[in-house]
Amino acid sequence: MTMDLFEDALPPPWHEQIAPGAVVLHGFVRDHGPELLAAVNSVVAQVPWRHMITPGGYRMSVAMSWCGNGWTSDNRGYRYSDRDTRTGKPWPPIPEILMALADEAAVQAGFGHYVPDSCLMNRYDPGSKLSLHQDKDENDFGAPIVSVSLGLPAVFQFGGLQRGDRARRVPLAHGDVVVWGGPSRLNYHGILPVKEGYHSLVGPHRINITLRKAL
Ligand code: MD3
Ligand code: FE
Repeated sequence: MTMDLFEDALPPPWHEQIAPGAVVLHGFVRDHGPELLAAVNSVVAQVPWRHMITPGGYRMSVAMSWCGNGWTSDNRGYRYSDRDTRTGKPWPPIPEILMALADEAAVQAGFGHYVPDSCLMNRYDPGSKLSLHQDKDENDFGAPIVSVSLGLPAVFQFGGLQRGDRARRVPLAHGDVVVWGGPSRLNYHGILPVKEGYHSLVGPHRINITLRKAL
């Protein structure tokens, strides 16, 4: 009888390439939940969770906050800015732990050292979803996006370059990090409605953090 009994319950992190340029680092930050959540909360204290209105006029079920270059809106619609252009107040800086995580994940995924300038955070309550979309408001599509999943699990939809392309379903759990770059950077993607549940650290939510080069 050995301690191997518990090995399956807590496997070491493993890397899974799900498409060219898209690498899942399973459990990469599983042991850092408290520090990451503290970083999220420090940003949310300055940029409270808000439900954005889509260009089509719908209120998003996902609540958002951000730091670094974040969203601002004016007569031209939403765009990235280093500040809230309505008040002139700069968005808070990206916490050091998130900068370090992004760099380490990008290196592990084979993209080399990475210095993001934008950090968007999404909070999903049970039932919240994110419809299929492309991320194309950033200036540099050559840079990857690093995403971190915390709290309740979700099913990620990973489609192709056309909205109608068949989408694969990729389960994402607390502590998973995905690096999206290269040929997958402009693929359609979304999140299916999050199921009811309670996570011991995060509570009845899923929180996703994306680190980007926006400007
Ligand atoms: C694949 N967020 O904020 S993160 C978003 O879980 C967004 O909250 C989702 O899509 C979430 O825009 C997914 C993973 C992600 C982010 C950007 C991508 C996957 C991507 C860009 C291209 C391809
Ligand atoms: Fe997206």
